[in-house]
Amino acid sequence: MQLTALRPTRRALRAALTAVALTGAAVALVPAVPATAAGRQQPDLAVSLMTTDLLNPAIGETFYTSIDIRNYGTGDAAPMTVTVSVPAELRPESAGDPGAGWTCTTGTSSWTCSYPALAAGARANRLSLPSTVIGGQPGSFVSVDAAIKPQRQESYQDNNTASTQVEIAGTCVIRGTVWQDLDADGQRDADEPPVAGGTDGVVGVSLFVRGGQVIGGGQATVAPDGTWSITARTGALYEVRVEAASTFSLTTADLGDDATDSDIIHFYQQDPTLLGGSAEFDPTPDAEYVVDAGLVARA
Ligand SMILES: [Ca+2]
Ligand SMILES: [Ca+2]
Ligand SMILES: [Ca+2]
Repeated sequence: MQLTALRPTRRALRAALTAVALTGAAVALVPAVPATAAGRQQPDLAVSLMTTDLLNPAIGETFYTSIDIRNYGTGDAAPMTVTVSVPAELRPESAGDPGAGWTCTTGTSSWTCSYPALAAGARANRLSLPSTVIGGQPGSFVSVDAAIKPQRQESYQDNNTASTQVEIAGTCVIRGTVWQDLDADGQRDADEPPVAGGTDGVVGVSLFVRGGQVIGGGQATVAPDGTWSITARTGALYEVRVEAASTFSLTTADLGDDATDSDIIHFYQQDPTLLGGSAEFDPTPDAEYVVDAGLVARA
């Protein structure tokens, strides 16, 4: 068991590929099995990386799929043909500049692209193709599939195909109230005041995506009554961050009734401003999320 686990099987590789693709991250394939069977030199073309520039495009939006191809074999590859296919929810757009060396024709559900001969060990220039989301259910995933036509001498062909996924984005509302927890019991009591926006109060509320960027702003200023609201795109894992004057600190989170508690569970810094964050959450299209923040006077 331990011995076989040292070398991932192709099935395990493909499972890993699928799992990674679901999170929208890069898809990386490990070099193929040696292409020197029987001592013959063979090309071994493979998709080494397939990514999209947007993880969660909205309907009407155009995003790019990038495909890196490498010849992992010991023999040179002849000029290659790559077909990249999209489902009905996506429309392939004509690629004005698909990448140096690449020539593509655009069909109704795919592109067919060609590239010159690729020497053993060489990498092709990145192939980059635009497609537009023309339909589909927000929250659903659609995949872009790439297939390199096998070379005549190519014995290992499992790595000639790869796919990556995007989630069709919808919108959700994320809102909350910032208040001063005068008795520091973690609950918003009727007599406790809001903390308004401003340098002496809440500097700002923002959405944070780990290792990424929030599309479409993701920032809010807090109203005089302590409330804020952000309409955000779904398909990303968000954390709400609250920044306030350093004269405040955070009250205890998740204490008692969730309707009136504080949801800021992470403490990041006290100076020069107070910074806290909520738990991460993956919003559902058309849903509403309430993230309240209780502040106490700094001791
Ligand atoms: Ca191959
Ligand atoms: Ca209280
Ligand atoms: Ca709550």
